Amino acid sequence: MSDTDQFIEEAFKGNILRFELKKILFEGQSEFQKVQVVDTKHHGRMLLNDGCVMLSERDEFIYHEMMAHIPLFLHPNPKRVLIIGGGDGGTAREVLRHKSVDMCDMVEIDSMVVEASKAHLPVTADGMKESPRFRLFIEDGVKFVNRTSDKYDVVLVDSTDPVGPAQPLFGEGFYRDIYRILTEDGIVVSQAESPFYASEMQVKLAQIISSVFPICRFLNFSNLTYPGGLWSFSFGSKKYHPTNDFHSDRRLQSKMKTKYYNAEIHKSCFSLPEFQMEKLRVYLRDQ
Ligand code: AG3
Repeated sequence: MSDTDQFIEEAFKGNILRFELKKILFEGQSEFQKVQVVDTKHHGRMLLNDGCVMLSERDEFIYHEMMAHIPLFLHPNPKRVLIIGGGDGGTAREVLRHKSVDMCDMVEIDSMVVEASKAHLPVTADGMKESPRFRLFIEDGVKFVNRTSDKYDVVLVDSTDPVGPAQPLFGEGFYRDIYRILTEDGIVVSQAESPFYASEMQVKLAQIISSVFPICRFLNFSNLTYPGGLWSFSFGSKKYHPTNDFHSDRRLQSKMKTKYYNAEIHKSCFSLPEFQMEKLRVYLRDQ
């Protein structure tokens, strides 16, 4: 990328995303990936890892609200939350809006993402400001879940695409460890890529989650800056059904203002289009 006028992401062959640039704010090569923060003409500041869009200031609220509020409004009393990845701070920001949460631990492998976000993405990095309710571990999330004896009500896997350091975050061993560290009514929500471009990966993830958790689902939401527009999260739960056990009064009582998430979206986002359902149907069952 030159400092001139644009950057291009082509994570999925034939789908080219092009963003007009104002300025490159940060560029660095960490042990794990190339990290960039750029200012764009139409989408605010953006974070790119290895040339792939992680977020834009214009639409990051969608991803971060959906990742945090789906499990945290479903669970009746979430106190301890673990975020794997999420080094920009956006997921932590939304988690910490839940008053029931007394500790949010975040395990990010790449300190450069955290530092670049703190320096150049103040809106998302707000989630990582000093707080007795927030702890940051710079560590490999796979090792963390394997070694910790702590228990969590909710685990959120806020990862990059399943390449490089994020690959084991899409593996069975990782989900077995998450199951072990979740309380008996725990929930895990994970970044699960595009239903168009990553359908094989979604099938693999559905296989794993449904073999480890009694309840396995996927949810979709639209976004502006990831390839293909439509994006998915996976959902694994030991006890709570994502919609039958959802009580919209919890959200009303919280008086929380959101920009994308609401009770109707909570109930409808688990309805999948037929082309995606065809592949996932056998795994999306309650036991
Ligand atoms: N996590 C990255 C989602 C994957 C985007 N993929 C892509 N652009 N090819 C986002 C981190 C936000 N906290």
